[in-house]
Amino acid sequence: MKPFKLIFTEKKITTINLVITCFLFLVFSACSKPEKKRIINFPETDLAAEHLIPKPLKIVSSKNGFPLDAFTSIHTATGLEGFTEVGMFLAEKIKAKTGLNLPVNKNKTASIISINQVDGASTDNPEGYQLIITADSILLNAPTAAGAFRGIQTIRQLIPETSDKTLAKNEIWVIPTGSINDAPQFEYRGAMLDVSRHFFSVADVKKFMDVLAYYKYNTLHLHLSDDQGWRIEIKSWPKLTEIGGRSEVGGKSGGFYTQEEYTEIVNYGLARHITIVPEIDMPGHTNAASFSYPFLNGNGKKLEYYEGTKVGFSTFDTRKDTVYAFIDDVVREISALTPGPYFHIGGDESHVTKKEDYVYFVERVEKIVQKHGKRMIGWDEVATANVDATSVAQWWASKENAEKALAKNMKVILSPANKAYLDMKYDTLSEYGLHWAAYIPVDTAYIWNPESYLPKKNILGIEAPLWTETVSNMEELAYLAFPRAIGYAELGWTIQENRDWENYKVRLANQTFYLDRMNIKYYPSALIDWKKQEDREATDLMD
Ligand code: TNX
Repeated sequence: MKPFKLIFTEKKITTINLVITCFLFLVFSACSKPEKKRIINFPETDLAAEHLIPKPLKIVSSKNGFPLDAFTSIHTATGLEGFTEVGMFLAEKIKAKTGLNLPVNKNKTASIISINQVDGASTDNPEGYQLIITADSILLNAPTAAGAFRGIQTIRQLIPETSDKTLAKNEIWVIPTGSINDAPQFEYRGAMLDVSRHFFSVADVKKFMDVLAYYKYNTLHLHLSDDQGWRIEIKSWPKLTEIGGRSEVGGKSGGFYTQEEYTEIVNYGLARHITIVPEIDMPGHTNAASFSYPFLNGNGKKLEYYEGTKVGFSTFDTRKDTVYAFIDDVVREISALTPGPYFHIGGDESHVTKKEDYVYFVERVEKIVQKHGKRMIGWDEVATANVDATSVAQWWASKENAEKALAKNMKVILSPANKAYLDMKYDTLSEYGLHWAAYIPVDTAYIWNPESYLPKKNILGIEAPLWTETVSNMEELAYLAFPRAIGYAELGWTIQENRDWENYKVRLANQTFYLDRMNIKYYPSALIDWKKQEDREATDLMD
């Protein structure tokens, strides 16, 4: 009897197992997403650059579709700095655009977006990336988290505005298949915001950075001090903000960032792979500092708040050691809060500083910047001093100064005012802006070749500065910055032979939907045939 009993028991167990297995299978199949292989018949769509800015290096289309939908999950390289964060960032942006809540690094699903670390993925550029899009996966390969971050901007731009409800029972955002190999042409792609002439809140700066990140900028230069206001807390010199932070153009209350707020901006940048370059403009443009601490003043005049827009009347006293002790504290405190490699010392328009004093000043301050572990950037005038090859000159006005910089083997950032200044009016009818350098309509801003200024090897990159004498809030900022800043993004990223105004114009027109979603009130230049909200579906079909 015993063996029989045993057999019976085994049988019973086996049967129970079977029942449980079947039950589990049924539960699993009912709960789980559709089986791995889904057959969806996509209409033939081309992977093209119609929605992409900056235009990538190389695109190959394979005329099928990838279904971005509720059955998509995101997977990233783990244990490597920054990759998981890039995946989470993408999930957040996909949610904002489509409402889809994609899991990150959880179970694999029917379609996957996989973000991987691959050395030399596209080129050997650290910000390069490669996208391989097939009917069930998007592989994003990049050597660094920064490269992966640039790559997910391309994915965001490839997601259509509207979903398709006819291909399956659920909504699908169809991404065309193919491959993209991409890398930037310049390592420095920046915008500058002058928060001194008018102060801008942390929230405004963050919003500006959101849009810059979408177009693959990697640098935001903050002009933190000028005659009209000092905008960053310096713990060892508190009057700089207590007194110097209280004014701005037009006399309004001004403002400043506490060190915690500045750190918040820096960290927001880090999450977007955007480096903050802090600028303390000196020895000119220093009325606010000297009004706070009169021993700094070198122009011999009685000090008061300055709320106008003239330039060139102020200077530090360049021959006092106490002035350099002050600068040492300022550079030390700001550098300690700034992970990026640069410190910008301004150095422009020091019209009331004697030439030899100016040169002496720049050379001494360069050493202070280096002592605190940073590389000095200065407006092109700094190249008139005997500065190191490691320092960088920012061309805004003078070819002659830029040539001096080249002779010293310095790298140059291109910001020629008549092409790249975001504060220049578009045309005579522009609501805001100045026009001392030029009127810069949207086409002029785009149609210029950085290499016609300097050999490529000497160009660190390009930067579009937004001086804020005439703008005081986000809406006015957006009017001057957009759409021109989008064109500068392409100038900094895309090689000359891939740039063409007629082609860019169409891609720019397609940015309406993103800019509207971001509530960015761009200047609706008549040169562009802007898409309208009712064109959303038609734009998707165009691809
Ligand atoms: C020149 S560009 C300046 C700024 C003004 C700007 C206005 C430069 C280095 N200096 O102080 O705000 O023009 O466009």
